[in-house]
Amino acid sequence: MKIKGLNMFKYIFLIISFISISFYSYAETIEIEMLNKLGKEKMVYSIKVAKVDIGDTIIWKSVDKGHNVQFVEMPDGVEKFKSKINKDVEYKFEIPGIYLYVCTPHKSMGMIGLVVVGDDLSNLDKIKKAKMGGKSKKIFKELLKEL
Ligand SMILES: [Cu+2]
Repeated sequence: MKIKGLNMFKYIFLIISFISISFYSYAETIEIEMLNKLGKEKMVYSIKVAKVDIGDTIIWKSVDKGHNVQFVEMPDGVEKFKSKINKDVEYKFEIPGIYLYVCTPHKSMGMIGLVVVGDDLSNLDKIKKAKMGGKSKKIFKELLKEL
């Protein structure tokens, strides 16, 4: 293989192109289903604890009707977020930390979830203080163990 002079530049250009292509396609999209039933559980997100990288997107699919996503505790600097019932919704996670969210109509029926962005657990103490009602109390404790 000749990699001298101009060919060398072409070679370097190719390598840089490959690196940037793989860099841009790095961000992932994770799908979570909003369900009325999953095994023995009722009113549930198909993934309860999602660990994602900064820049990843989660799409919550409205597979069964009557659900949404409402952030209740998140890292500093993240704005409030509440989606419409019965609608698919996506959110791109740009700020690292733990996000706690609920389904507004089923927040005391155990329909809650956590997202950890960029392996950052620095707001764990604040997350732990979140008040959960009814069935969600026990489920919340179980989810925290998965962090
Ligand atoms: Cu729900």
